[in-house]
Amino acid sequence: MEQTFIMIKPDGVQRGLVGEIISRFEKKGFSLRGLKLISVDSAFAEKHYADLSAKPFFNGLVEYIISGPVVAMVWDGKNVVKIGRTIIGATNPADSAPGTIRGDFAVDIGRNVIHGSDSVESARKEIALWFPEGVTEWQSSLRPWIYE
Ligand code: FUP
Repeated sequence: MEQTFIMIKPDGVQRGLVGEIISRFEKKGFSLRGLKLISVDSAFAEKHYADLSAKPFFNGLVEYIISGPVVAMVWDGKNVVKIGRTIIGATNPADSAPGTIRGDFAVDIGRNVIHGSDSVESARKEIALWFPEGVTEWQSSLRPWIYE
C-alpha cells in the first residue's frame, strides 16, 4: 500500500483542528501509521521545504513552520498521496473547494493549516526526514470493507 506524509501546521494545532483533520483521513478509510507532535528548528524546516528555497516567500514559510508545534503523520492506503491532496484542497485557500480542509478552515495561503506530499517520491523523502525511527506496521481489520 502507498504511504503519504501529512503535517498539521502550527496554525492548525493552535486552532484545535488536529482531531477534525485526523478524523477526515480516518473516515475516508486510510490507516494511521505514524503520529507525533513536534517542534522543528529552522534548519529542519529549510530541509523539508528545500525545493522552495529560491521563492520569495521561503523565509516567511520557514518562520511560520517553526512558530509552534506541528503534528507529523504518515497515512497509508490506496492512492493516498493523490486522494490526500484532494482531501486537503488547493494550496491557496481562495481556490480550495468547500468540503476540503483548506476550503473549510483556511483563508490565507501563508496560513493554510496543513501539508501533504505531492508525489509518491516526495512522500518517501518526507517520511524518511520526519520519521527516521520508522513507522508502525499494522493492518486495519476494516480493510475488506474499504477495498474490493
Ligand atoms: P503545497 O504542495 O500545496 O503545500 O504547495 P507548495 O509546495 O507550492 O507550497 C508550500 C507552501 O508554501 C504552501 F503550503 C504555502 C506556502 N506558499 C506561500 O506562502 N505563498 C505562495 O505563493 C505559495 C506557497
